[in-house]
Amino acid sequence: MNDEKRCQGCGVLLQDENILQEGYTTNKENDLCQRCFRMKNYGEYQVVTKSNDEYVNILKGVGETKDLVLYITDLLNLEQNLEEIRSIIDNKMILVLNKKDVFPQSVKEEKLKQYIEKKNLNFEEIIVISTAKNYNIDYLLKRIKFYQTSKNVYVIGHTNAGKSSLINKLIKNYSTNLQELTESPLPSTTLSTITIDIDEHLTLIDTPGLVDNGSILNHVDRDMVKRINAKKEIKPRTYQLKKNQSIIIEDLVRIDYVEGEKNSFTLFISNDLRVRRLLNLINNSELKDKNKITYQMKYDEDLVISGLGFVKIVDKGTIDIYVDKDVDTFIRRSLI
Ligand SMILES: Nc1nc2c(ncn2[C@@H]2O[C@H](COP(=O)(O)OP(=O)(O)OP(=O)(O)O)[C@@H](O)[C@H]2O)c(=O)[nH]1
Ligand SMILES: [Mg+2]
Repeated sequence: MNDEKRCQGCGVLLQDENILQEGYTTNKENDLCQRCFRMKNYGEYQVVTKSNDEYVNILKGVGETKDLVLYITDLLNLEQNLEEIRSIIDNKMILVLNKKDVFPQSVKEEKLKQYIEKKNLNFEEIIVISTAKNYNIDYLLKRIKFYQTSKNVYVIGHTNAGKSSLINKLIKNYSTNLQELTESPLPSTTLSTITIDIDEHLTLIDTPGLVDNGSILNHVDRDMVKRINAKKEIKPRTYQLKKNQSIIIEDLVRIDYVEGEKNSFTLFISNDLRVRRLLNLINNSELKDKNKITYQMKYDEDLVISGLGFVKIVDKGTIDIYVDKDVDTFIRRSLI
């Protein structure tokens, strides 16, 4: 049916009736909706809020097939529950750890893989790549061909992990197909499933991604989104803190070290973010209007701030973190 034309960038159904609704275009002969057109040509972003119910339904649909699944995740923003998606579908799955280029070079790939293997989530394989730097993409394609059970391979994961970017890279490297999916630093860029033929034996299916409502990216302006998304290799920043000292990241996060011996805090966040240390937190109320959470740190744990990155804390101690109440934070065994 002619009326069923979809946007080639984000997969949404095209329509020319309501400019306020998804999929609007002035002319349904166009290949892109207006939102994708503007993102591609002017870097102008328009935020769309997606519900996860819709995505869970997409995943369930994937679960009804026996097709291979690529689960893409962003190394700097590893989700707390890698098992969440696993619990919805039990397809053959390759876990792809993306954005290696922004991760410190000093961290060995083997170590990252072992960290995840310990969770026993039954991935066929864990592969570290960088879409931006074209790193390990050849190997990934080989392994896709090795594990695929039919022509179709689904690309799933949380929003902003780089699913569409990876597919674009595979198109560019290996296909004569001219389609280009929309990529952007904001969550929920892809709005619906999109089918892309790479060659006669391989069809990739892009999906919109699970939304992390607790990501800091949902609670800052666009300029800050750009600064939070690391573009270069992160230079870890280490601060030796004594009790009653603090770290402040922009006007986003305050971390108070309230109890413990002298301790080492290493920040793995974008180099473009300003960090300050407060030498005495007493009588300083900066950012204290934000929501406070107290954590008892054990040895060698990370404090993760969803969407921003993480702080490796070497010794045990008590910290208070102040951050927007809608931003998720959690503690995990140290990744590094
Ligand atoms: N540094 C770096 N950035 C990347 C890499 N891959 C993707 N990105 C960036 O990550 C952001 C999100 O990429 P997308 O491809 O739109 O991510 P997605 O998973 O399709 O996101 P949704 O469609 O919103 O679910 C963009 O700003 C990309 O440029 C990578 O290997 N390295
Ligand atoms: Mg996408």
